Amino acid sequence: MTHSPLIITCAPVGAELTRDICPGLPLSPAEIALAAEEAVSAGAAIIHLHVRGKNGRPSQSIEIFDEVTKKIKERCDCIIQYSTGGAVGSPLQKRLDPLVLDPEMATLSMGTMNFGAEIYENSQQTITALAAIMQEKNISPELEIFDLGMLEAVPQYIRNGVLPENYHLDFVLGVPGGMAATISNLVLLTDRLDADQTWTVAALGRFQLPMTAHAIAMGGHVRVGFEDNIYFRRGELAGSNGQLVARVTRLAGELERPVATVAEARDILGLV
Ligand code: KMH
Ligand code: ZN
Repeated sequence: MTHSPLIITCAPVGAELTRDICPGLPLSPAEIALAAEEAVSAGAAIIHLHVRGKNGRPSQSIEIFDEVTKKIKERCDCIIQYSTGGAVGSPLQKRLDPLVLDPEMATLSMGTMNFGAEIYENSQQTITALAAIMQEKNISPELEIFDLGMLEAVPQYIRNGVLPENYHLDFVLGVPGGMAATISNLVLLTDRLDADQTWTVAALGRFQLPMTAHAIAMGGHVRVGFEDNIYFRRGELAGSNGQLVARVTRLAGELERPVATVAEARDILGLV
């Protein structure tokens, strides 16, 4: 059992959801910034950012990322982590575009997979192109691991100089087509890591709560938010992203993990 600070990431909007199924989903820049502030007040240190266009559809527009980033920074200090995954089918150039804004962190999905009924394309060429810009701009990558093979591919990218030695891992578990959100899978993934390797679990849907509890107990970090789960409990939608983060903060308290401040998170992740 570890007592090291727990980094909470909040993913407030994602690319897949609509208001029809998640009435509290923040969509406009002002709504996303408010959701980020509420999440940070509740204990989140990282905001995993997707943005939406005026029509509410997922967007990789540089202007919108810029507007949302500025609005979040007006409200609170946090680590803003841009999604380079976008929505399934986003062209590579669109995925790259927001990186011109020099975010502190960005995601990098480590392999192609079935994503429900669709194909989430992350070929070696795509990974290399995204990683190159991140290295050039000194943007810290969070490697999105949806399956074991994606983790096993990491050392080769480091040997080839595509990935830096310092990276953070996010195990996204429970996507139909990816690895299931089970304790045994989490142990399988984390058992092969160096002791000082940082990792987060983002478990989908009803698996979010139990996997969050396990990750806290194991010494990992956690991600919650509407992108991954919209329910507070069975049959009851969460009212806000902040509500989901606040529960993690309470759980961490019971399990004697102090919640990392933004400065502590930067230190743990080597961002300073
Ligand atoms: N929307 C998913 C297809 C990321 O943000 O880096 C990809 C995704 C991963 O959300
Ligand atoms: Zn995402």
